[in-house]
Amino acid sequence: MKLAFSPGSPYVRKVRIAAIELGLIDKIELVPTTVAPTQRNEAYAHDVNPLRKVPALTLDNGQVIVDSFNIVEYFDDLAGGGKLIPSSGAARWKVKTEHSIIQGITDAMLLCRYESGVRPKELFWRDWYDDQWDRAWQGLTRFENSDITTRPMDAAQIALVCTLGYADFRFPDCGWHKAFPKLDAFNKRMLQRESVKISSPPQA
Ligand SMILES: N[C@@H](CCC(=O)N[C@@H](CS)C(=O)NCC(=O)O)C(=O)O
Repeated sequence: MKLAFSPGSPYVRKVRIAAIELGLIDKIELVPTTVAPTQRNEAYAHDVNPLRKVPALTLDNGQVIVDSFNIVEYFDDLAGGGKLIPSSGAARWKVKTEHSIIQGITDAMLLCRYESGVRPKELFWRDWYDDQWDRAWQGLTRFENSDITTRPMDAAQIALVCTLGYADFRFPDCGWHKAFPKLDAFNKRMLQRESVKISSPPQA
């Protein structure tokens, strides 16, 4: 299997951690892939993902799976099912819903990053940036006061540690460590795992 890969992407990191935790990483070739707003990567769009986003997983038979959660779910199935995403019942919908909120936090941070770091400075829209950042912050507030920080590892927790790592990578002065002490302790605990440590984004 080939995984379209970018070292700073929180979505790719999620998939990579899941593959390591499920014992599948040796079956996966990481393929460095450059994607960014306004930079056309026609070959990738044509052959892999027309949306020009990473990650995407190309199976040995050529089938492509896009979107990080789908890829984690595919790995979970390969590993027997129910390992990182509960197979049924209330626990399944809880993890899926938490994951969606965490994904939304990451999406909001990424939009802030594109607005402040990629968009031409003269076009920067402050109110829009602040609104996206507020969504991310409200999301983190929700998880500071939830049981996500204390459960055995699942897909929502993996997503959360990737989001926190992305905040450190792109918004090092945002103050989340102080504002959210339970998330800070969770992050430190997760970083003791090899999968989480070795997949950390490069230094900004
Ligand atoms: N919902 C997608 C989001 C993937 C995504 O936004 N990836 C970013 C990398 S961090 C990307 O490819 N950005 C390139 C672009 O939007 O041009 C997933 O979970 O896989």
